[in-house]
Amino acid sequence: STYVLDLNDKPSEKCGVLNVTKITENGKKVRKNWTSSWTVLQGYSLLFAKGQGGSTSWFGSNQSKPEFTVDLRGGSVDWASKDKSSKKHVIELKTRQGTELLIQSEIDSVINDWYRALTETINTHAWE
Ligand code: I3S
Repeated sequence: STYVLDLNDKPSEKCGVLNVTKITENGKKVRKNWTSSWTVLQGYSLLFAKGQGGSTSWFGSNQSKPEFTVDLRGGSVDWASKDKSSKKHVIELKTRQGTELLIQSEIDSVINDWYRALTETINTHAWE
């Protein structure tokens, strides 16, 4: 049998394409701007790079510069309430710095895996 090393097995090392928008920045409401983004969970950092939804060219491409990075320490993650978005499968992520993001995928299993990974990461780094 073939063993495939899957980076996504480890809760603190995960990557993939998600739809992302900020809704609050430094405590102030900002206009939604849903963007398909290559997303990387690395330790307690969540990195977003702009992408077209194709996940093939991350390493060694011009997509390797993160658009923005979120520090998960002291943050919170929950399923977004209906009034936050009309989309299905939306996670609301709040940082200690007062930034709120919505992240979404049309694919149940994908967003459920991210929910689990983000929750585990936030719980692991809760007291830092
Ligand atoms: O929470 P809102 O304001 O209903 O969010 C929608 C708008 O941001 C809309 O853009 P404009 O109002 O700038 O045209 C977006 O196209 C929608 O995707 C936003 O709502 P959803 O429910 O998709 O998060």
